[in-house]
Amino acid sequence: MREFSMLGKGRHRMLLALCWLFLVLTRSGAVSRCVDHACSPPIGNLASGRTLLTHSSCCGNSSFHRSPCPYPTVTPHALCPIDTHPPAHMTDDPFLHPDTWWASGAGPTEQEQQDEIRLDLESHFCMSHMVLVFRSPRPAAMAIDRSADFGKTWETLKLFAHNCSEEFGLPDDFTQPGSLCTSRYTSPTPCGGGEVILRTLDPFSAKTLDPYSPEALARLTLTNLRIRLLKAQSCPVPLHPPAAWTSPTDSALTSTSSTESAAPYAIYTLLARGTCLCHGHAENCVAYNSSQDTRQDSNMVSGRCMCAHHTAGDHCEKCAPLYNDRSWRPANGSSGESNPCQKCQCHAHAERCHFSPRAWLSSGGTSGGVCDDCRHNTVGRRCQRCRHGYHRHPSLPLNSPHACTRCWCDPRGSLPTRPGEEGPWCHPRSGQCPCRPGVWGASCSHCQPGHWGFGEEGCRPCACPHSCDPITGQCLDSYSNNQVFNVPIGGKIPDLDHMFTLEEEVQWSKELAVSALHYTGKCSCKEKKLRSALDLCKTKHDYVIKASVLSAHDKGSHAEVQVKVRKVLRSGHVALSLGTISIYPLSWTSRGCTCPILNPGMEYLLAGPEEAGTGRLLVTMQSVVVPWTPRLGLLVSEGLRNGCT
Ligand SMILES: *[C@@H]1O[C@H](CO)[C@@H](O)[C@H](O)[C@H]1NC(C)=O
Ligand SMILES: *[C@@H]1O[C@H](CO)[C@@H](O)[C@H](O)[C@H]1NC(C)=O
Ligand SMILES: *[C@@H]1O[C@H](CO)[C@@H](O)[C@H](O)[C@H]1NC(C)=O
Ligand SMILES: *[C@@H]1O[C@H](CO)[C@@H](O)[C@H](O)[C@H]1NC(C)=O
Ligand SMILES: [Ca+2]
Repeated sequence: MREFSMLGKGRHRMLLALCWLFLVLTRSGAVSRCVDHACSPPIGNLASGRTLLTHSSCCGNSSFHRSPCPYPTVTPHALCPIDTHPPAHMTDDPFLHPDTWWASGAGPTEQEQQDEIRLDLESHFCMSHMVLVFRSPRPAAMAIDRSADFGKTWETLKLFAHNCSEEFGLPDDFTQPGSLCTSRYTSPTPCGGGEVILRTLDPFSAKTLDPYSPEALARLTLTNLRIRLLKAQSCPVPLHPPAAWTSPTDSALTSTSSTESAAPYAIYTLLARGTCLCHGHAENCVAYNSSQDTRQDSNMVSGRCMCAHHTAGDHCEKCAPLYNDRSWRPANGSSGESNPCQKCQCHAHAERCHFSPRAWLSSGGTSGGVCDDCRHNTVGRRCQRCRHGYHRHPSLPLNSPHACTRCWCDPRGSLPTRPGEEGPWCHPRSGQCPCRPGVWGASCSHCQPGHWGFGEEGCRPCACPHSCDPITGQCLDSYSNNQVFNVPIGGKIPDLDHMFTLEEEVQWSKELAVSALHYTGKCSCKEKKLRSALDLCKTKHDYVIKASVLSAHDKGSHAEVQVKVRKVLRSGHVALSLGTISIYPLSWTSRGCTCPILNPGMEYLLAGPEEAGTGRLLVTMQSVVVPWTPRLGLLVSEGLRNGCT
């Protein structure tokens, strides 16, 4: 014990130094050890501050074999003789109280010689090693067990016996390394102060094994610890302790009660070195059931981790709610990698996400998070799309709570919602509503140019040489109201809404503006109606494209219409690609105008034949020329894919 005391003084000085260092570090705002690194809470004595249960101590009665003694809390203390050497004396500070010990109440006969010390923890902890300092001679046979399931099942960590084969039928680990039984620490001498040491990991594993690996945890984790004292032995030399061990209190106690020195087992100190189980993701632990995240001041090793690395749970055994983009991993104790949990990209519309192995695989192993309960009318794995009936606000960022705004479709100008659909539907990106024929605008709120009579049936085409009054349909005889637009040839067509700002209207030169709009007097175009995709299939059109009309040119003998191809749905011998091309309306030469009508600035679904030899794309009276709508596009591409092959 003198060694112990000297060590004690040294340790006190060291503790003081550490406390000072700690103060300095906290004052200067030192960063946590967990930053970008595996970290672990401080190691302490798991038994400190906890109640040790023993079989014999409740009333100083050896009741081990007959009926297990009720735990001390249950037994009315009035019935028991005053326990001068309670189990708590094993866990008091060995430096402050070097001469306190627990005395077993086990009886002297062989039958009654068994006792048990049990430490029940409220959660899972890691124990690296255990030290018992005996006041009595060490037991001739002893077992140390642990449970990792709160006492349901037990596993023996080590057996101690003078003669392993005789006591337990097992080889001695002296002769057979790795055996469960050992004859170490079983000698009756020294008669006082003898130690029993148990290492949970063998020295080799302790050096090489990653302490957060599953293999290490399988051996280090416990919820309960049990020391079974199975066989006592007496001191070969006279019973009283050696002079070195005698202190004033010690001799005072022994002299006052002679029975205590007769106790088969007496233990000064039980040290279960360990820490709370945090998988390398915490450097502090708090009381298991404490609601506040306050650090405990006592020496007690608490069981609930204060998790770093975006982990969560009492043991940092899972990722925090919004950090499931990768699956959870323990930190790597060998390399120091913290293996943090990764945040899901939910564009500020969700508070939690879950990990999907399928999403992980399909992303090539970079991201597997799927946002849960997207708010603000968003949907999608990353809450990146607007839900049905909502569209992206054009000027707000995606992570704005108002990024998705309700579709507003004019009920008069839009196609009716299908049964079962709630509210109007519009394109989730552009906000374009599905319009009735002849109706334009993102919300289908006005007539297309050259149309009139906005109402339940859409808008009707003007039957005029120039244009007509959009409300009455009365012909207007000047170009002044004409909806002809300045579309830069070959350039990008601006958004529809901007195209119809009347202030910036610029007249086209007559040469350019040869659309049927100007010559409708000669053209009584009987437009072919497209009722379904089947109509498209019946006539074997060589080409089917989505194109916007840029300009039309009078070439004397024929007309040439420049279009910008937006989408190629089908092509024949002539390979088509996106970009500006010319198409040739046949009806120009025979009738003096383009028919069907091809208005510059409009987007059409165009289908027609190719001219053999020249490879020109022709527009005939059999051609399909229909203003493009997203719904029509969907219909046609599906029709072409499924129906006509
Ligand atoms: C001690 O045990 C015996 C039998 O095991 C029992 O009769 C006796 O009442 C016990 N004494 C106390 C104080 O519990
Ligand atoms: C252990 O006990 C067995 C049987 O009692 C005996 O044969 C053996 O020699 C003993 N071993 C030691 C090392 O004492
Ligand atoms: C925490 O547990 C201890 C006993 O383990 C109990 O005394 C205490 O009241 C509990 N505190 C809370 C907040 O539940
Ligand atoms: C931990 O790090 C070591 C050394 O870098 C490496 O060999 C080992 O595979 C890592 N463990 C895991 C589970 O990734
Ligand atoms: Ca003690």
